[in-house]
Amino acid sequence: MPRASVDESVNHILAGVAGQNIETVWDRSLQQNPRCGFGELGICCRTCNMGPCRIDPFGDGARTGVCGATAEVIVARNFGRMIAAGAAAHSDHGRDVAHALLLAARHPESGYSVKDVNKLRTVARTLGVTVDNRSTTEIAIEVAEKALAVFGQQEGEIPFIRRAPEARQAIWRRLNVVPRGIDREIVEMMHRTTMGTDQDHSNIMLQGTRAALSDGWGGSMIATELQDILFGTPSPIRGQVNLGLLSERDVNIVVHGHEPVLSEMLVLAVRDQELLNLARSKGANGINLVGICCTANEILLRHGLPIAGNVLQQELAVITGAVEAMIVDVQCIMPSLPELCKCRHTHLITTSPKGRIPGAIHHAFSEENALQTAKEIVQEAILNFSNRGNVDIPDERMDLIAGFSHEAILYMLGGRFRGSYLPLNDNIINGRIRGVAGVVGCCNPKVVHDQGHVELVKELIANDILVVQTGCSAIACAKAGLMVPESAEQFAGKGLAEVCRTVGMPPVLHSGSCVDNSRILIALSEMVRTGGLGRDISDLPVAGAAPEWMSEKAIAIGQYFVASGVFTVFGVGLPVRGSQEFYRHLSEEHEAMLGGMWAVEPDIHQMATLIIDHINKKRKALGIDKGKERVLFDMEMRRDLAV
Ligand code: NFS
Ligand code: SF4
Repeated sequence: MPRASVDESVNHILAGVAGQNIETVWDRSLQQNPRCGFGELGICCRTCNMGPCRIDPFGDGARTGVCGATAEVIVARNFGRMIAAGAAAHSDHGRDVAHALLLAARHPESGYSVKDVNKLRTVARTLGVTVDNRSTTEIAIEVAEKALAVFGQQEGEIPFIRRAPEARQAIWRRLNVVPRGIDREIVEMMHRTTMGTDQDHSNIMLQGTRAALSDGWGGSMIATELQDILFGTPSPIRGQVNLGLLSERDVNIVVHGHEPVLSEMLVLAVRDQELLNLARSKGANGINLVGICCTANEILLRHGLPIAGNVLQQELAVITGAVEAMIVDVQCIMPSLPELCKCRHTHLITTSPKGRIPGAIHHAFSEENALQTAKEIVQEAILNFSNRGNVDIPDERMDLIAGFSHEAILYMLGGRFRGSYLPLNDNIINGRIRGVAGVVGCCNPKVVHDQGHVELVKELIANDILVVQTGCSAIACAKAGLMVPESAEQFAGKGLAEVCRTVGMPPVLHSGSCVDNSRILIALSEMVRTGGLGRDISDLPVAGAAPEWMSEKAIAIGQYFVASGVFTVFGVGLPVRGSQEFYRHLSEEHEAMLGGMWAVEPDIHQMATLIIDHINKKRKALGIDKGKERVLFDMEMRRDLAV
């Protein structure tokens, strides 16, 4: 098998199970080769039962589906449905958070409470909720109700749209793509892409844009903002990352999935004295709660708890034999886990009515009985400690600093009293910082695990581009040691390193989970508002990338970044290439309409080049390009960079 990962913890575990009857995502990925070419190009359709249909990409077979749908229509419909699914996932998460906020306000005995009153007041103002002379409880109830109403809103505009720069809002209004309500846009996307409705790929994508915006400036933003209200707005915090943080002597509980509504209660439960005593009575030192995927990012950002790994490490955590319980809620949870858990003592515990897995133990978790359920789950994990067999925990771990919410970035750069993006904008204008890139998204076994993230980010910071990260991409770069301040001296260009040294921050900022990409939208809007860098997000020297994406959620994110005016490049291919016309629509035509565009580039060095060139182009347009030569990477430098 080719090298699976640049992370030695992964290679260590895979080498350990070689020859055993234990299958991982890498084995199954190889079994799928060769991949279906029609699927990769996006030109197969299962929308109705006259099909399935497929278009011959070479043009000498079928040119249309049975109904007459062309490659353009089929590709656009498939892409639109990916956006709808991704937006649905983020938004349904946001809805659960809004529900938890309502519960916190109405029933403090639930265990939830308002942690960040300042943020509550800020969000209240954006939602048009009166704050003066009202109690926190009253404000919280109305904020939660208003947020919940945004999902079912039928007319008008979703409220957070107003946080975007004026010029951006004007573009959206002109194109008639301002979301009216979150659920409405997702439903309409599904309707339009059913058999025989919208048959114009660019019209389908107008709705794709509207559905995506209802995620980025709607569901995801509600999730992030209300989570901050409930659990605290992140600020820089030290943490550690990788599988080496599983403990030989503690009860290990891995929480995996997405919603902090669950993980925050587990954080409380593992600190319960009775449960700690129980763990000790079973011969353990204590209870070690670690995270995988976005849930990991959430508990790291707010509590400094360890991250065991990103999405491709979920199976490996079980294989170590050191995990007493893996507790999951929704999204990115591999259906392969129950089989693996059979080979070890690990209990797989599902908690959400939306995400059941045959072979797992289900502990129904509802916000109402949250803390009680969390304690029961922790108890179950403790009682499983005595069933532990041999363990093989790789010795890989890394320090990091995380917690760069938009508020924390303001504070870092501007100081407590004049928190502002002015210093960032100044440093961009004077050229110390060339620009800003958001590097986000998943991992994918089709490419060497983590390599794209790490190599891209290293090349960007070497070129003085400040990198902001979320999701599994953030975990990848944290593991590679890029999220400690010292990495600035080692990897960043001179200008960026100087800024990092002055402020005491790493050149790569961890901003949270994937719903927290909404933090990046707010930060970009604030950069515009601060002045000196144009009138719109599309004027800023910024870019986005998802080098190893796999989830439909990444497509929704990509589309809302593009629609917000950001040049966005994806690796590992995009299932739209079966229609060159549609690809041109996503790139050139989107740029003309929206000021942002999609690009696809599997080669990581080329991807970095595209981003740097784009940022240089924007600097030139702003007239701030003087004295900023690109660092050209020769072969030797690229070899040094290789991880
Ligand atoms: Ni984002 Fe988070 Fe990871 Fe991809 Fe999955 S965990 S919501 S989708 S795989 S980055
Ligand atoms: Fe085939 Fe058209 Fe039905 Fe799709 S909608 S399966 S292209 S007949």
